[in-house]
Amino acid sequence: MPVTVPADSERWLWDDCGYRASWAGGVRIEEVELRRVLLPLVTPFRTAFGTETAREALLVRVVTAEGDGWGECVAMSEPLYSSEHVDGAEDVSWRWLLPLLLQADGVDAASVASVLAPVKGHRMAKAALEMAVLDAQLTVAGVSLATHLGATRSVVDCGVSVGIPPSLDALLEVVAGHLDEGYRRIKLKVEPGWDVEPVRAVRERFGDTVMLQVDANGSYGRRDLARLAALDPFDLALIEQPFADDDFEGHALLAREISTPICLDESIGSLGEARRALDAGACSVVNIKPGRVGGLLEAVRIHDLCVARNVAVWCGGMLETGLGRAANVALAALPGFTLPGDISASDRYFDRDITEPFVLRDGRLDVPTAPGVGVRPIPGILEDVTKSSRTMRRHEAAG
Ligand code: OSB
Ligand code: MG
Repeated sequence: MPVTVPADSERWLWDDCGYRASWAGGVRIEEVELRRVLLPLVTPFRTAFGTETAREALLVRVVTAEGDGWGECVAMSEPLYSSEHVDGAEDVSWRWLLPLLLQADGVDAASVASVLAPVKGHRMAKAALEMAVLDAQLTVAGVSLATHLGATRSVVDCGVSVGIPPSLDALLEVVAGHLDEGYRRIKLKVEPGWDVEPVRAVRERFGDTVMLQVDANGSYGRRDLARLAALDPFDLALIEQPFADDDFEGHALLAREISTPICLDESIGSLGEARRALDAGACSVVNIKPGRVGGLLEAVRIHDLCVARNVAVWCGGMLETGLGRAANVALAALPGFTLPGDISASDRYFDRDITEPFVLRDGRLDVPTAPGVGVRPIPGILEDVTKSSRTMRRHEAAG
């Protein structure tokens, strides 16, 4: 079914959504809070790049005269998935990004990226600030994030990402549990030595109708062509990021050698990189994560590019709290997100989420409809998981 999206020129018109005049031309950010939280994970999550037992996250809150808004930075504890990590994100935010934002006049979500552009990179840190400004602005306007981004669905299909377990038996037990819970797609984390056997075991036990895919987090190289081709008989929906981030040529070569569709995650850091990957024939599916690409608005531009080129996209995940999850669910409701996302219910990650928990219903999550991101941290829970917090006010952000 062909999907249509608004042309770029139509997308960000303020008037379209009845924004309050007070936000027209943007506002001043009065203060920004950086808050570090730590949430234990219900089970350790092992990937080709390491094992996580808790989610350490950086939350940001922007305050304007009109109202406030929350954002979540998806940088992880260690710089192993990408070059960013949570201490670095907090440091660059405090020393560089907050001063830029607090000294700017007429800030709105659409201008955050250009206000922060003098600082190179640090896309996850920037994305968190853009999300917080979007949340503040849309909350004041009474418009949900999903509506603002152009969502066309009220529920999204959910998949689940299964870490590398201690044994094949443990894997089958975990997958059985997730299928019972209703997840519509299973993704197995793989690495050299944990690939063909787990995929075969899951196919043998659960059959061919389960939607199954794998994610290598860049752990293979060109020497592994035969190993990756050995996955072809298992009818995987895709293989995610087999090779290193910058190896577009390698992925293009692999795409010609194997029948499993190749999807890129780490390789796609921007709209330009998405275009180059598609032009190179490096992938036929794109994983979109707002944090990885510098924000929700860049994520929508990548979505639009992929729709125009008939390339399927799906929403990736970064073990987000309910805040980041709410934004991902809104994004995944756009028409081009035709594959289930790594968007799981709160209880797949945490005993207690910091927002009202997201609960799976028939393998899907409801898209929040309340203004802004649509959820807020619950104060008592937020206090319990907070490790530290600091706030910069406008007058303190001296140039
Ligand atoms: O590569 O998609 C990835 C989690 C953290 C960092 C990278 C990845 C992941 C996941 C989990 O696969 C997705 C989720 O459920 O949030
Ligand atoms: Mg991935």
